Amino acid sequence: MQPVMITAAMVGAEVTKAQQPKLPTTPQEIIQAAVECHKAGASIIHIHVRDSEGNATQDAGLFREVVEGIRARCDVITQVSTGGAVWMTAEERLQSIECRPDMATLTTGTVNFGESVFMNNRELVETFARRLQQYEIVPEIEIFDMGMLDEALRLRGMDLLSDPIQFDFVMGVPGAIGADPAHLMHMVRGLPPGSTWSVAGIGRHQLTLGVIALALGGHVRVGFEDNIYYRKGQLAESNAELVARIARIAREMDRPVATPGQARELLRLNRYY
Ligand code: KMH
Ligand code: ZN
Repeated sequence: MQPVMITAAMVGAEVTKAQQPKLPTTPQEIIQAAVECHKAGASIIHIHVRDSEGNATQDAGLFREVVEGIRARCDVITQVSTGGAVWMTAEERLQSIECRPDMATLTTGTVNFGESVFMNNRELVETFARRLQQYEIVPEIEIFDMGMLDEALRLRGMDLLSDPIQFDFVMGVPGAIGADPAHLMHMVRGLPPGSTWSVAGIGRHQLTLGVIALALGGHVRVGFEDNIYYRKGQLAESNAELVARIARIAREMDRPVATPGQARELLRLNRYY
């Protein structure tokens, strides 16, 4: 079985310290949490940053500080968010890539996001895809709903995405695709040959869909961005605790845990040189 890439999404834009006191928010806390997740088995860190008041921001300087801080301490893959938060403008969101991370997310369509709307019209998506190509940053396509997969295939047809493509299925956001394994199977069947994919289940679905992904040969995203609990009613102690649990289950299922080096090969992160 292919090694499993574990992504740690440790911060996000929505969760607060009031909800999860162990949420890392300062650059030093985020860097430290990334190192701990790396030690626990994560090969990719999905990065959001917060300002001094704990609010989501796409400030280029903060992203640079975090990405450089992580790189100084370990070789884990740095993947910045271009999604940011629902209230941000496109320009604001794109600032995160200025620090030249290894990867960046790209959401290929608009979707309801709880009571809000996560806006990604075609012009925005094409602009983001072009900028990532120009900067030679490998994208991870965030699929919040089925139509976003078709839209990603359209971008591939326009040569705005190059194979192999890494997809992340975010399942269970209220207003978006439900966390039904049948939906996952259907989407996986529609991927271009050579693609890799992970699943980010929201809330209690993080563990169950993660295990299903392990069984199907996919990859897994865990962390406070999507889920703050270890089990019902019990907050997780840390992001690393969630990484360690899925890594443990993976080994039991004969899925070795990918090192960052192995993940770089699986994702062909060296495709530009
Ligand atoms: N915070 C969500 C609105 C991403 O990181 O690319 C968008 C998001 C996706 O988190
Ligand atoms: Zn995110």
